[in-house]
Amino acid sequence: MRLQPRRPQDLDDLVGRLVERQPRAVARAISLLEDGGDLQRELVRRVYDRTGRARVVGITGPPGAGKSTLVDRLARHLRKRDLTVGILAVDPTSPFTGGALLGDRIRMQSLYTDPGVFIRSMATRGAMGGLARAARDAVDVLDAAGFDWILLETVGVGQDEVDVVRTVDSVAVVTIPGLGDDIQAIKAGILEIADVFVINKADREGADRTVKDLEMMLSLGEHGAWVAPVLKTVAARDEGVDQVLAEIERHREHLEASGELEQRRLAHLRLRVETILKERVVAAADRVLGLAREVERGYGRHADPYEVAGRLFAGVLRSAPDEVLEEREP
Ligand SMILES: Nc1nc2c(ncn2[C@@H]2O[C@H](COP(=O)(O)OP(=O)(O)O)[C@@H](O)[C@H]2O)c(=O)[nH]1
Ligand SMILES: [Mg+2]
Repeated sequence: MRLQPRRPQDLDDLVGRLVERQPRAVARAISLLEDGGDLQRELVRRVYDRTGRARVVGITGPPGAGKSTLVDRLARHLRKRDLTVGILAVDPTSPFTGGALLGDRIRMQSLYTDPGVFIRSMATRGAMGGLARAARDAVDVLDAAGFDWILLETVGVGQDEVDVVRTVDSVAVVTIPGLGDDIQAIKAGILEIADVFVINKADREGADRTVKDLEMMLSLGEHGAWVAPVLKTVAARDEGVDQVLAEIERHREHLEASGELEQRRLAHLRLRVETILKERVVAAADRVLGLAREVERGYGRHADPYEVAGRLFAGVLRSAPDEVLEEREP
């Protein structure tokens, strides 16, 4: 067993093995990202040059919609074409390795033992925001490791999950027939980020109705050159999955032909930079004045939130640059 890297200079060996797509190195690297801190930042720095090649697809939707099943099927289709696949599941409610997929070990076996596939379920160690950032960084690790496709499964519920899928090339939103309220939720949250809609469990009643409802909703909304297609699947029986893959590919072609891929990637970088910047300003404010202390003081005086935030920010600006720039994470 190799020593676990603890300092930035220990990362050389790990990065060397990870770019050769050695599964244990990839797994170790993702654990470092989950742990956060200096090594997370340093690791991304070291692999970043090698990123930008993979096709990164987000699969999102409510728990139980069949996202993991669909991801499993998509991965198999890609493997048939000899493409390598990295799979990340950011789903605290149902880890990729649990639930339904464990119930069908034999079927999963071939994916788990296939060296062309890497599967990882990412867990929360700190705040969800930290997990979202770690997940996006993990996409970079898989990209640098040379996986042709990266499938990122997230539960489409909170803002953080939505932020994760905002930083991928194409987003498939998965839902199931008859979830009227769910469609409302989708409308509120992720309608605008869906590039492909999948109505899974189309073996159940009401699939056509749900397709119609969604298409109607989509036709009302604003859209540019790309109109998200609405597809029916029975992921459990591999029905319609090839069509989902075809539409994801067609979307990719659209992104490339229209120049939107570059725009998206620029927007992704911006989103990631903003996230890091916010965290660092908060961390610096805490270091310089003490966040909890300032909030308590403000509370005691019934100070408004803008005033307290203003004091903290002023504290950051007044403090010595070295103190602010110190790169420790919260
Ligand atoms: N009837 C039906 N069940 C499905 C289908 N796809 C997946 N399932 C089942 O739905 C359950 C949840 O699937 P899973 O992929 O874990 O959902 P996730 O939480 O969105 O990742 C499992 O029991 C699956 O076997 C489908 O097309 N039809
Ligand atoms: Mg799942």
